[in-house]
Amino acid sequence: MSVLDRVVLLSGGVGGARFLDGLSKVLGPESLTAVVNTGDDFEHLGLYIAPDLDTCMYTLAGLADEARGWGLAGETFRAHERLAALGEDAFFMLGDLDLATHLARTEKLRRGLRLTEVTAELAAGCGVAHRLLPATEEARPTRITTLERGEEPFQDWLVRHRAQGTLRAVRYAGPDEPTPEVLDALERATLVLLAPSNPYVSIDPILTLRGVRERVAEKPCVGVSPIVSGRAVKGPLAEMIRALEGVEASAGTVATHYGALLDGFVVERGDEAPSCAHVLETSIVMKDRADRARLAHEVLAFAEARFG
Ligand code: FO1
Repeated sequence: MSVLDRVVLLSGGVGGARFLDGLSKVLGPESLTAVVNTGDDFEHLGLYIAPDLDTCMYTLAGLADEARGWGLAGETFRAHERLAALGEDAFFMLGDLDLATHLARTEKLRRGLRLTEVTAELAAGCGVAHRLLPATEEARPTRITTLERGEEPFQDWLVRHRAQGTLRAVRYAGPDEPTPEVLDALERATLVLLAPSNPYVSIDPILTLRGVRERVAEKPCVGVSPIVSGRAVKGPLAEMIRALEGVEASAGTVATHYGALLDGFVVERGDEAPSCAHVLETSIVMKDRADRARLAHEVLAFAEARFG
């Protein structure tokens, strides 16, 4: 029995997906499950869009557009251009190839499959062997409040308004019901990892589901910082920390945010996380595939050394 027998990663989009990709090179499908944020999910043009699940799936499949951080490599946007010309709301770009995923997901849901089952079928279709579990079945959309525009859906804030405005609050609407598969995976987990994802809009939407935080608290839990030298690796996290916590962004702020849940924290060399007893300092920026696998190796070796 090893701490690496059944590892569960809580993950958002791009940062989490890259770490997951590294982990998948070290751990087989029987030892690694990702629980993925569904707070970014929304309906657009009648289609069910699940950005973080797709980013994880495409990244594991080696199909992701690495430079853009979302969607498929080699993508074209001809349907998107036609939709815009037809007067449809085109703030959110659905690529021609990516559309197939959204059509298939929406159709499978319409036929009565659960999102967990749909995700497994789509992942299998992409050749992904590792288990991707949506955090929820029912929509639990993240909603953002700014001083200027009031409360709005997450993708309106992030994509339509490019995260502009004075951030006031983040809220998760809808039932706080995790799937039975998520609860079961956490119950059986020998180690829980928190991906280098945004705590407020990627990890907290999972941790605040009923029974999740309690289950994670019972397990060895290691987080990887999404902040490097005071800056977010990607996205508006540093500004969010300033607005929501009233302090400058640092790896330490994120560790404090997770609090007693963390048994270990992984930070960039030179960064500090004084609130966490066990800290691994290494290079956490994943510039290429080799970086992902190296970071995964180091994090797992750190966890094994600490927790057996
Ligand atoms: N992000 C954008 O900034 N602009 C887009 O037009 C866009 C389209 C898109 C389509 C499919 C998908 O899976 C993701 C997409 N994203 C887009 C990314 C997404 O909004 C966010 O990066 C995630 O929700 C945050 O993890």
